[in-house]
Amino acid sequence: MPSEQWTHPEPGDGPAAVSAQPSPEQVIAGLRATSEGGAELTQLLTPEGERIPSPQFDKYVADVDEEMLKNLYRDMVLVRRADREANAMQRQGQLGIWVPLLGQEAAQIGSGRALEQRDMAFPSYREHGVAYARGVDMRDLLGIFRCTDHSGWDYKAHGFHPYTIVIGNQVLNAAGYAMGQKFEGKVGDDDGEATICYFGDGATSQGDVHEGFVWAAVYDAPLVFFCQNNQWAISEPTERQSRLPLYQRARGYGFPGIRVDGNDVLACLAVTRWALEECRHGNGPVLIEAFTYRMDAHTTTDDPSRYRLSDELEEWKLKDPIERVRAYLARGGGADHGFFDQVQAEADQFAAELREYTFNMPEPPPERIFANVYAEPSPVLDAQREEFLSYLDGFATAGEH
Ligand SMILES: Cc1ncc(C[n+]2csc(CCOP(=O)(O)OP(=O)(O)O)c2C)c(N)n1
Ligand SMILES: [Mg+2]
Repeated sequence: MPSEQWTHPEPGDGPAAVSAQPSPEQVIAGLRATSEGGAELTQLLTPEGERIPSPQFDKYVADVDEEMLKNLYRDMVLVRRADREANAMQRQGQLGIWVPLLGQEAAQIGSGRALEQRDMAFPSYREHGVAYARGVDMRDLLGIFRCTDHSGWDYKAHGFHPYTIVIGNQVLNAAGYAMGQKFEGKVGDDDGEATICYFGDGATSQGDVHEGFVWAAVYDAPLVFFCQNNQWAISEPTERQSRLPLYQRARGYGFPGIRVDGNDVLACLAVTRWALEECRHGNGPVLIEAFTYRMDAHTTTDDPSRYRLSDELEEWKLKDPIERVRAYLARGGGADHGFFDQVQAEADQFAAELREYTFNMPEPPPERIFANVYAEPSPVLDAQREEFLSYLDGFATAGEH
């Protein structure tokens, strides 16, 4: 019932409008607007795998031929398979914790594949699909979850910052980084740089996100805010975060906001490319709300059956991001059983390699904890490292007496 959606009266609408109270039905409709896709959802591929033409966004995916779509499909299958393997390895005690991305493959692969090498991505902790798209070796991610490492990749080389667990904090880092791109004259044409920052629906309630929005807005920073609205912040539903669809928040800060079907890889690719292009030309920032669903638990320490009904999950299974691409490819005749079987076999092999590596994962040397803290050498940190290493040496020699 989007037409019944209640919106706050605009100033100047007169006393009657200002004092207007929403009916209970209107309040419910308003709440639903925060938790359902709604008419304003940008979608290029329906859950049934039908291609919807879009006058505004088709040009951003004009190069996506059958081969490229197959690659996007393959990316999503591989990432999901790796995610399921990691989840299982946590259950077997090989990882301390795992943060599943199940259901969010299209949001992550679509946006991740929209980036250029020169761009920088700031993830939270669930962005394994973006990491993969940025060329990060997924084995390096697993060290974090085995609790042996912080982040084992070269974040400059990959344009993919370390994971951030503190909710919303990376938004400030990203705003600063994007302001730097602006100050250094790296925006202004097609070759310009941009930054993308990932965060969740729950993070939008954090002060850091508000501050990041303000700084990026007033400095026209080339920053794409990519909010994956998976509708849950652990056990808190989106209705407890906002009274209006999250993408509409952008208006209050003075930059564009758009809601995309986060389970539609093609739409996520198109909308992110558009947003990045705006940023490269100095028209940033842009907020993208990717409307999706967390199909598994928040982490392996969480039990969602305590706070949500399973019929919600059943409904979202019908909107599966991988199945719709499969249906589209199969219908068009571009992919047969041979292709799908081959991708599955590749995914199984990928998972087997991750498992093999995890079971035999080398522990990084203790001094690794001091690496990549500052860009320049720090005498204070050097002294701490020496002290820590001689402390550890004490254990080695203690056994000799
Ligand atoms: C500052 C801060 N407060 C609380 C937490 C605990 N916490 C971890 S995840 C989470 C929910 C985040 O939800 P959302 O932003 O929607 O992201 P999602 O996990 O759904 O991807 C919370 C509250 C935290 N990590 N940092
Ligand atoms: Mg969430």
